[in-house]
Amino acid sequence: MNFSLEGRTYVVMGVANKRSIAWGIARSLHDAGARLIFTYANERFEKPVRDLGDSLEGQESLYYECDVTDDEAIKKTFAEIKNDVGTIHGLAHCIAFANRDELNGEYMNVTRDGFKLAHDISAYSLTAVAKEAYPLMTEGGGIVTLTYLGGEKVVNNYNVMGVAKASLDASMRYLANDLGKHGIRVNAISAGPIRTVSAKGVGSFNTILKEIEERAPLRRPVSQEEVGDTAYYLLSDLSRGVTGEIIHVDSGFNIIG
Ligand code: N5H
Repeated sequence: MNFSLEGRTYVVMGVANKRSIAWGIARSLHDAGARLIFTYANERFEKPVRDLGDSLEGQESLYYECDVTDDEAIKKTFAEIKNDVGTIHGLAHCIAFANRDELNGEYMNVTRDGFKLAHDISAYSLTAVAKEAYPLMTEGGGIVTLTYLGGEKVVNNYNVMGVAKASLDASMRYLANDLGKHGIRVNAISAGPIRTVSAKGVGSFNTILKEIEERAPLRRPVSQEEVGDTAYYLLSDLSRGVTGEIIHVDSGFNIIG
């Protein structure tokens, strides 16, 4: 069995900057020999994503804009990818959004619009993207998404994002069932807290990190690289019997009561 990703092409969605988990995933896939395609939400992220992608040695990355709230935009992106590269072997979905002022205080205060927005971008987008991406996975493939413990248990302040992650987790399982017959596996990584742009401005972040250092079995936070290597495992043939699974890359924190 060959676990190199040489000759394979993967789409990475959701790089914002060098701290992004998506960037950790991109580097692990690159190190394993994969060709990379990056998508970014709008022109604001184009330059940072291109600069990062172009810094990978020996990689001729491709870049596409893809606004996941727009079905026509998703269709167009994957039609362009099909036209430019043909077959892809997998995709990493690293996209989420909720209104900042609803990631605080009581969950109950979420608005109907805020609930819809968080679910649209953080949960529905996986399904919308999978639907357009799977026809390009003509040799089988893998889809990986990023989830968080707050979708399984109540985590203070995670609020509507927790409800959206629960929906994302269930979507991942239904997609795994739909796509298994095409040789496509769908899994999620539940990462421990990492200081990314998502975590920026979150008041409780330091308290949460401290709790990881005190109570998680490994007594330390996890890194983008550790999540990246698990994505590599899930997108390679190493995990060929695994689908519909959530793997916690969280120093074991989720097992502690
Ligand atoms: C329990 C916690 C801390 C409290 C909750 C944080 C939730 C963060 C996730 C969402 C996705 C962050 C978010 O949407 C921020 C936006 O309102 C504002 N930011 C932006 O618009 C920037 C510019 C763009 C690039 O960011 C996004 N997301 O589009 C959870 C933490 C311990 C762990 C954590 C941080 C989890 C997670 O889901 O990211």
